Amino acid sequence: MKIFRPLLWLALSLMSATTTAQTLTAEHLAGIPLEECAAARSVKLTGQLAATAPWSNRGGTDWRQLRDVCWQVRHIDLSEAQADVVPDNALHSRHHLQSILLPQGVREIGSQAFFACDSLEEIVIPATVERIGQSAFSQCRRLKRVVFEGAPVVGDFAFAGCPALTDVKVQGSGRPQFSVLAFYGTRSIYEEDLMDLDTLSTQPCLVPQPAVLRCGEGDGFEWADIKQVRAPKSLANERAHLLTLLEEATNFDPKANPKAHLSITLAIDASLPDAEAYVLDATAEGLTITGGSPAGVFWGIMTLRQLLLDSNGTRYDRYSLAPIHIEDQPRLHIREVMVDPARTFIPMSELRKLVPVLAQYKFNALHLHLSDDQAWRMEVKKYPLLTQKASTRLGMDDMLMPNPGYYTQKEMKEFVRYAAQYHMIVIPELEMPGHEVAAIHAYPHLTCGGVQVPMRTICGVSNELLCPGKPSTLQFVKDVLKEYKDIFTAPYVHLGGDEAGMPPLGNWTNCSDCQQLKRQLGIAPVDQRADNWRLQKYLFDETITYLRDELGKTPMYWYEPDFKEIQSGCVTFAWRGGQTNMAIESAQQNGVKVMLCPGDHCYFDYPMTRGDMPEVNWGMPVLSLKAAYGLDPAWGHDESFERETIFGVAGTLWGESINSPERITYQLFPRGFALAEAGWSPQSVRQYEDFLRRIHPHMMDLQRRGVSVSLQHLR
Ligand code: TNX
Repeated sequence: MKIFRPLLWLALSLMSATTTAQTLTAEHLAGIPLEECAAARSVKLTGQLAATAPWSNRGGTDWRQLRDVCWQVRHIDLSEAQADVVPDNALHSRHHLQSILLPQGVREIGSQAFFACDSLEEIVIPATVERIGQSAFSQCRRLKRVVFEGAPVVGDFAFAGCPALTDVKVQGSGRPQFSVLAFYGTRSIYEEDLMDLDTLSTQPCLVPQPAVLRCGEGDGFEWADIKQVRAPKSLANERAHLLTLLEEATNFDPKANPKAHLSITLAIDASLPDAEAYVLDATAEGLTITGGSPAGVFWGIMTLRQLLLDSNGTRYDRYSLAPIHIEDQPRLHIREVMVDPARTFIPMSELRKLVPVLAQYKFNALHLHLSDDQAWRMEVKKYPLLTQKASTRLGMDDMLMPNPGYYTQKEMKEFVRYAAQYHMIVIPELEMPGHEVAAIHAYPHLTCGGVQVPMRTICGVSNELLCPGKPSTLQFVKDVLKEYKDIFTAPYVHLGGDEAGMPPLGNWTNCSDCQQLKRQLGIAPVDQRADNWRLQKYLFDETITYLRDELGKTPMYWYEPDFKEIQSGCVTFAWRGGQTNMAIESAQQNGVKVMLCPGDHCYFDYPMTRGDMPEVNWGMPVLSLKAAYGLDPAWGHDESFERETIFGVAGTLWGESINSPERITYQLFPRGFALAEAGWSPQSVRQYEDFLRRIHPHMMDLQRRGVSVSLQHLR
């Protein structure tokens, strides 16, 4: 191998000799112009690589820049660089990466270091490597050959989901120590070296924790003894989900056992305390799941799936189910996750993958932030330029990678139907009047002065706003909402409303159309800022009336402290860290409800620990797992407050710094488990230490299935 490496590099350099600008050789990437990094196809670094770097410096470490800044890099040569470790997530989901020579003296390859590097075909693990972390090469779908020059300890799922991997060579004198799960979903190689799985817990590990859970004594039943699944026609969808689960997780097979005699019964009992409530009973006589509605039955099936996972989350208990009795119902009726395809497009195939994962934890709403300054992602038939001219994000801060993509109405309708099978509604968001540069770029008449503005390529807030002074703006908003109405069947539509300009709404001050509208509305000049807020109120009043009264939808929007009057029948989102009390007060004064998504607990785009992804951002605070778990859906008040004022909980995954779809789940879990539990479980069964015990199998289950999760809370 010692001869092989320089030869490989020589060949690669020759291949790219005609395009020298695409080959970058340097000690470090800091100081190399961003454009050169972005253009590089081959990068060779020769210095001492640091695994950690000061918070938010330009570009972060060499590793982070190789991953996010050098977005076209195919070949990385670090054979003349020195490093102790390849850090966790070093090249997470870099789909272009074809080859890498690891640095000298490297002792450790961190967890998910090469997660989903699915163009990588070969990797040589140098003799110095002592440890390879969890999921290090998971989902490297084209990886064919791994050469171990030494004998490292190889962690769970390190080479999971690598179906092309057929050639594993051990060249050193020792034998690597493979976790039994190291090659999960790939193949079992070196079974004699497999380490035993620990058995961690014998109690059920359910997330969210049910309201009432009683483990029975004695025997339950064997799946082989189940003869039939009984369900009324109205539960055909739930029955289908159950059969898929049984096929995957148990040896249920009525044809194979003529003595099978037990039943599974799915039923609806409208007298249960809530439509989403369910009761699950497993006894020696079989299994029943009764729900207040099909949704309740479905959540019961999701609980059953968790009961079938073994305590490691890596296998199903295929043969039997111990006796158990569960009575359960949600604490809040909307448990939402918001994703941001506007900033980082989420291809439809990836969006679909999120649905079953979220449903497993009883989330019932997916909120799509479909447009923003950086791109517009939803087809609107009446305004074709939105997607023709403005559906590619051109770059984001130091990441110059273009990010194209939008959803057609046809595929979105299909998606909404698909999500409904998982009892999940899809809430669209049309941002206004700020965060709408992409629309303005496509249709300049939407802004004050009709100026042509470029697409935004940095994060933060733009002063370019929709102009309320022109009737065509309101027409645009109504037209878009009208098209959204038929695509998104959910009863809610989000209208944005946040962060419109710095100073807020300042752009409206000198606009003749806005001044004209102020006169028309009788807004006598008092104070420009307050006057502009009255224009915002006008724009929202008109839009809300149309949306609520003509389209029959409940409007939602982000709470802003200046926007004091919340129209009846709306839902306001309390999002700004430290300002939840203010949002609640306003909501109470206006008799409307609040969606809780305070930045202090629910912003999962923030890093979970210092140095976790996204290492480089606009200065985001750390949001720990414990802080996420600390969300109190009553916000310190009593039950009647909660019932009257709280609409639901939401977690946000703003996409500026999440630059691959795989990183959405990375940011979401495990903090999303905490949110799921806050929104579902009664306070009396919530306890952080116990939660940490219960999430373990789910972290393993997600990794087993190739879903990226952050492991930084374990560090
Ligand atoms: C503020 S949160 C925004 C978003 C950004 C986010 C980044 C909110 C309502 N507005 O536009 O993406 O910060 O965390």
